Formats: sequence, C-alpha cells, structure tokens
Amino acid sequence: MEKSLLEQIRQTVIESEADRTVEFTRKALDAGFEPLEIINKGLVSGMQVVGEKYESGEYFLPHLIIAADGMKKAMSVLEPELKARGQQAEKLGTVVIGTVQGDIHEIGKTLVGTMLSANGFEVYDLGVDVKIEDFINKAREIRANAIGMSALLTTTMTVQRDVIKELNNSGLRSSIKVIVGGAPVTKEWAERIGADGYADDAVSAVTLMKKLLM
Ligand code: B12
Repeated sequence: MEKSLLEQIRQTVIESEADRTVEFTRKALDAGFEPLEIINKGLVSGMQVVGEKYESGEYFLPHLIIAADGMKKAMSVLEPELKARGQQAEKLGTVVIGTVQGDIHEIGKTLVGTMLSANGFEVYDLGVDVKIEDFINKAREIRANAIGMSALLTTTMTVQRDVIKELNNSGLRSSIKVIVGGAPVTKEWAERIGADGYADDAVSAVTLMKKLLM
C-alpha cells in the first residue's frame, strides 16, 4: 500500500492531475515518506515521462503546464520539510541562483536552491529569465561565493557561457565559483564554457558545492 503512494503521485503527474498530485504528496508525507523520496520516485519520475510524451508528440503544451503546476504546488508542501530536516547553524557560503535569460523553467532550479539552503548555504534565488547583468550585480552586491545557473533549453544554455564571460570581464571570476545544470547541460558543456562544475540533480549539486567551497 505504502509503496503504491509514490506510484500514485507519479501517475497523477503523468496524467496531469495537479490537485491530486498535491493530495497524494500530502498523504505520502503523512505516511512518513522522506520528502526527497517523494520528489525523486514520485514527482521527478512522473515529470520525466511527461517530457518524453511531449517530445514524442503524444502530449501538448497544456499537459506540461498542468503537470508542472501540480509539481510546483507539491514542492511548496515539501520545501518546508526539506529545510526542517537540513537545519544547521553553520553557514557554508553564499550562493546566487537563477534560470538564465529566455528560460522560464523553474522547478529544478528551485529544488537545487532549496537543497542548498537546507544544507547550510545562504541562497539568493533570482527566479527565472534572469538577465546576465542581474547575476553579476547580485553576486557583487552580496559578495557571493558562488553562482548557480539553470538552463532547460538548448537555445538558452549558451547564456550560461555569456554570464561566465561577463564575470571574466568584470574581474569577479576568480572569487566566484560557477556551477551549471539543467536537462540539456552536460559535464562536457560545463568544461567547455569554463564553469567550475556541473551536477545533474539537486543532491549532487549540494555535494559539488561543498567540494568547491569547503
Ligand atoms: C515542466 C516543463 C515546462 C513548463 C515549466 C514550468 C515551470 N514553472 O517550471 C512549461 C510548460 C512552462 C515549459 C515551457 C517550455 N518548454 Co518545457 N519542459 C518541461 C519538462 C516537461 C520538465 C522540466 C522539469 O521541471 N523537470 C523536473 C526538474 C526537477 O528537473 P530539471 O529541471 O531537469 O532539474 C534537475 C536537474 O536538471 C538539475 N538542475 C537543474 N537546474 C540546475 C542548476 C544547477 C546550478 C545545477 C547544479 C543543477 C540543476 O537538478 C534539478 C533537480 O534534480 C521538460 C522535460 C525534461 N525532460 O526536462 C520540458 C522541456 C525542457 N521543455 C521543452 C520546451 C521545448 C519548452 C518550450 C519551448 C515549449 C513551447 N513550445 O513553448 C517552452 C519554453 C518556455 C521558456 N521560454 O522557457 C523541451 C526543451 C527542448 C530543448 N532541448 O531545448 C523539453 C526538454 C521537453 C521536450 N522533451 O521537448 N516547459
């Protein structure tokens, strides 16, 4: 019975039933599932199928929008739980995070931000469609130790490279670590654009950030 709750969450995402995604997420939390397990085995796993169905032409944009809405709402139920579990007094570093200009995919970026802050980093989330200069200005203003950039489109991942170029031009690059991520982003891309690291999920993003800043 308990195992099928995660499967039910996965199915509601696949079937774009946003309200039920939230309902089952609450149930799973009450049943004692760990938030990360709910995210990975339920929400993310379902969203992967939605992406595949969209790619193959079986689903259209409204499916994506409704499924993402359900996932976003479910994430807002889980975020306080994630943070509560990661409470620690020590501050490990300050990170500016955002989805690059031209790109409005926010779920993965927000999850990475939540996990970083749950693990002791101070996170400034600039949101989505973030202009190059906004990354730079915010990082300068708060003397950030790192910038994390998300890009979900092949057409916007190049903006990650542009931000790094601008960091070089502004003389800030040597004092700020840069990590990149998002579905089309790879380790090779990260190396090519001169980022300090790449991670393909929120848990490895935390490990990477710790490795870079500690
Ligand atoms: C939901 C979704 C949407 C939603 C987003 C809603 C929202 N509020 O975020 C909506 C409906 C708005 C949308 C719109 C579009 N989308 Co869309 N979308 C998706 C979908 C199905 C899921 C993305 C998601 O949230 N995944 C769940 C999260 C948890 O995973 P994630 O984002 O990958 O993040 C994880 C990792 O990548 C990593 N990570 C992410 N960011 C970062 C940052 C750092 C620093 C690090 C270290 C790690 C990291 O950690 C995260 C947590 O594990 C993907 C399919 C896919 N396979 O990704 C398509 C997808 C990304 N979309 C796609 C497209 C084409 C579009 C549109 C152009 C469609 C259109 N015709 O309008 C628009 C573009 C809008 C824009 N300008 O940005 C394509 C992109 C193709 C390409 N290669 O460029 C995809 C791949 C679908 C497909 N298979 O065709 N989309």
